[in-house]
Amino acid sequence: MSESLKAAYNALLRSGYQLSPDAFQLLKEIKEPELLVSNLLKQLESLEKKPLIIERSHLEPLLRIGAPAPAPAPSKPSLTHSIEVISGSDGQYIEGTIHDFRRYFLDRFNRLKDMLKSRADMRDAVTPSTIPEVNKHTRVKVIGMISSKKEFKNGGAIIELEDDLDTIRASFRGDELKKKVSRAMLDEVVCVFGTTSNGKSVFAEDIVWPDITPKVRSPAARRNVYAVLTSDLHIGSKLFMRQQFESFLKWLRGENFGVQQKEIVDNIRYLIIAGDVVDGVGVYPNQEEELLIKDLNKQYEEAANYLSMVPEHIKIIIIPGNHDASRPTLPSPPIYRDFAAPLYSLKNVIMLGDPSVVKIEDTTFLLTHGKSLDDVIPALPDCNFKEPQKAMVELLKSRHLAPTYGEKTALAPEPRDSLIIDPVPDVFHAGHVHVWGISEYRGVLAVNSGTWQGQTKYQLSMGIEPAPGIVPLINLANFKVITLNFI
Ligand code: D5M
Ligand code: FE
Ligand code: ZN
Repeated sequence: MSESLKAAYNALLRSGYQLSPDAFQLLKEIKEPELLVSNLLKQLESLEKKPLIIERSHLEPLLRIGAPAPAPAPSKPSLTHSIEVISGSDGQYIEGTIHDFRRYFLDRFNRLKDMLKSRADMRDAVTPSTIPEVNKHTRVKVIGMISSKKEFKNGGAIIELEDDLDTIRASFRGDELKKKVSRAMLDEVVCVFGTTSNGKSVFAEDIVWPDITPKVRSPAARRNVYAVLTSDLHIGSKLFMRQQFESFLKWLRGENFGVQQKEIVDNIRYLIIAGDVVDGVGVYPNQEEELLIKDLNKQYEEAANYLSMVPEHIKIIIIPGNHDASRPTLPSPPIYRDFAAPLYSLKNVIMLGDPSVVKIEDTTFLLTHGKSLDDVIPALPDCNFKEPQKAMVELLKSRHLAPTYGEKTALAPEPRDSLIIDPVPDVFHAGHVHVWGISEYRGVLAVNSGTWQGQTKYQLSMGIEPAPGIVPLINLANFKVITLNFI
C-alpha cells in the first residue's frame, strides 16, 4: 500500500466510514487517494444523513476531470431558463454623513427587532429606552444593538445594548452563558432574556439571535438542472490557474467530461460567479509584481475571452468582489460597464450587485462576495479560514451579511439596509476566502466556491492556504451538491 493510500484509508476509518471493495480498488488506481478522500470527507460534512459505507459512486464525481467518457445515449434537455432578480444594489450615491449613518443603523435595528419580535416568546420584548423603571427584581426581555462587549478571565462577560435613545448593560455569568455570548459581534441585534432590579442593567439568563427558522425548501426545480458555483478567478494575476480554468471551461463545453458526467454537463444551465473576476489594479501594496496583465480594461477583456467559451445555453451571473471595478463599500453595484464592456457584450451574461437575491427555477440564491468574512472569522471562537462555510452559517444566524461596522468591511449607509438577510434563501453563495466549503443549516445550503488563484505572497505571509480548482455544483431538483476537482 502506498503512503497516500494508507493515509486515505486511515482518514476514512478515523471518521467512522467503511470502504467498499470497489471503492478501495478505485483508490488504489488513482494518483492521489489522500487528496480525494480529504475532499470527500469535506463534502460528507454537509450531508445530514451520512453513508456508513463509502461506495465507488461517492468517489467518482470527485475524480480529476478528464477521464475518458463513456458513450451514453444522447439526450436533448430543454434549453430554457428561469431567472428572476428579487433584489440587488444599483449603488446609489450616498454622502455618508452622520445623519445617513444614523438612519442606516436605525433601519437595521428596527427591521431586525421586528424579526425577533415576530417570535412568540419575544412579542413582549422591550428596548433599552423602553425598559420599565422598577425597584424590585423583574423579568425582562431586551432587544438592542450590541455596542460593546467585555469578556473577563474569571468567567463573566458584559455586553452593552443600545437603541437610538438609551443603553443598558447585560452581564453573563457561568461557563455556558459566557460561551454563548462569546459569539456576539458588535452591531448585531440580539434579545437578552434576564432580570433587572433598576431598569439599567440586566442579569442575563439567555441571549438569542434573529436566526432563521428551520425551513422546508421551496419547491425544487421540476427537472434535473445544475447551477455551477464559482468565484475568485483573479484573471490578470500571475497566479491565475489558467490551465485548470481552461480545463473547467472545456468540461462545461462537454469536451472532457469523465465517468458518469454526461448527464450533468448536458443539464448545466447556470454559472454563478461570486466576485473577484479579475485581480484588479492597486488593490494591495506591490500588487504590480504579481500581475500578468497590468491594465484593468485588459483584464476584463481577457475575462470575457475566457467566458465567451462558456456555451450560450449556460447563463452566467456575475457579481463584483473587492478586486473588481465597483464601489468598495457594500452594497456594491454591478461591475462598472466602463471597465468591463466586453463582459457586458456577452449575450449570456447577467451583471448584478453585491449582495443580490435571485430566484433560479424556484430556488432562491443569496449571492455575495463575502468580504465581511475577513471580520467575522477572526471574531468568532469556532470559525477559521479553512472552513468558511461555518462563518457563513453564523451570518445566517445574525441575519446580516456584515454585522460589524468599522472593521475591514466598508458599508455605504443607504436608507434601507440591504445587507439584512431577508428573505431566507435556499442557497447562500459566497467566495472571497479562496477555500471551498459546503454546509447545511436549517434547510439552507451555505456554499463557498473557492478560487482559481494560487497562493499569493501576501496569503503566504498570513498563513492563508487557498484550495483552488474545486467547483461545487447543485442539482436544483434535489439540492444535491457535487464538487468537481480540476487540479
Ligand atoms: O482575498 C483572498 C483571501 O486573502 C481572503 O481570505 C482575504 C485574504 N487577504 C488578501 N489580501 C488581504 C489583505 N490585504 N488584508 C487582509 N486579508 C487579505 P482577496 O479578496 O482575493 O484578496
Ligand atoms: Fe478573491
Ligand atoms: Zn475577495
